[in-house]
Amino acid sequence: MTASLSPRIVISGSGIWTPTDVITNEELVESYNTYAEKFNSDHAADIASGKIKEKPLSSVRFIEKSSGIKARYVYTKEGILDINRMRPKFPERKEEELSIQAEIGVFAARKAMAAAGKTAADIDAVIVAGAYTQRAYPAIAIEIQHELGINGFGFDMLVACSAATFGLHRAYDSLKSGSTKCVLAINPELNTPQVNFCDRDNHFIFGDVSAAVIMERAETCTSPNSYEILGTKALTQFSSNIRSNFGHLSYVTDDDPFGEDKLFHQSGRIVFKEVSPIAAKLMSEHLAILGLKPEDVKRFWLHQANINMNNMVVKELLGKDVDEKVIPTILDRYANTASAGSIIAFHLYNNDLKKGDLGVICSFGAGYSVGSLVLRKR
Ligand code: CO8
Repeated sequence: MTASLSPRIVISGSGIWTPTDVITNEELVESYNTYAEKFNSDHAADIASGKIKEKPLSSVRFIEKSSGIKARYVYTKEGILDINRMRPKFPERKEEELSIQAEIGVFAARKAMAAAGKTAADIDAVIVAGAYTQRAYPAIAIEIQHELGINGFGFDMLVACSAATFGLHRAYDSLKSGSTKCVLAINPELNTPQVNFCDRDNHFIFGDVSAAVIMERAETCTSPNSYEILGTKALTQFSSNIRSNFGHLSYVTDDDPFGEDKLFHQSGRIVFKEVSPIAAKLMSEHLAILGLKPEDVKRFWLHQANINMNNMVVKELLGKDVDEKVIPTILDRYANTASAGSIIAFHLYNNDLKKGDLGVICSFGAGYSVGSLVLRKR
């Protein structure tokens, strides 16, 4: 936690890139159920003998009621609904071409820079923070830095769904210490390549998107829409309840590098129960340290994993249900976009706030990890 000491640090712009391809729950469930029925028929004997488990069917009603998700944007629809593939088909790019993740990062970055009124010459650090990077090195952040013509440094960091807030914490700390003067933080989230579309418990959860934020010192800010950061707070607590074992050791462990445990998997119900109170407590403590009360906050831009979870977190914090204007939802059309969710909510739902209004960006997810930033509109 950092209190509001001089120099004052602000978020001066944000931007998002949204793919054009959309998959509705109806399309996804129809394809999954066709796949499951074929699987069950093809493996009828093994299922009858108990050797393998029958694939249960998915339902649109369950998805909407349990999560609030109605559709998701995806980098490409190709392959996901094909019952003989059940995963997206991304185009291959050569090493001399801009990588896909850098490209979508650049799309969002340019919008954030325009919103903040910044050019590449103003920026001296690039942080790419997300649930995955498409390769280990060179860093996607350095590729983006090169593509945009930014001097200084860049690095990638992974903190699953809390990567955006943790990335913004690093930006804030470096600006406070004076090691940077203007930071571009990007969350290019390509999640569908890690979704097990053959698993009904998880096939509906994620979408793809890219988000970016510009953070700088208050004295250099010329943006008409900016937020002072009053403080940052983070917490991690180890849990394997949300996990992906995909990694570089797969080459030498001789197990299947694309096995089910290498994809996203979770005990969703346990995560829901364990993470919601941790997130509510962190925000409550963060506000108290700053001498603020939850009722003072006009808007909570929360991580977008589950509408019921967000309602529960805010009810625990405020002791009552609140108008959806206070906790804007983007889940219905974007689904869970890992770390980008709270930033998209911020980007789409902050313009109407007035000078002096308080807001909180809060993320929570795998690790477990929880991160918050308390903001005041300038
Ligand atoms: N259709 C019909 N029934 C279903 C379906 C489906 N699609 N899916 C599950 N069911 C069944 C279950 O099998 C279960 O059946 P049974 O009772 O017979 O066992 C029943 O419905 C109830 O299941 P749940 O108890 O699991 O249902 P919930 O109401 O808990 O809803 C959710 C499931 C929506 C997953 C919910 O638990 C949830 O959202 N939990 C929060 C999880 C969360 O926030 N996770 C964070 C993950 S994101 C993150 O940290 C970043 C990771 C990196 C990104 C990864 C990119 C790929």
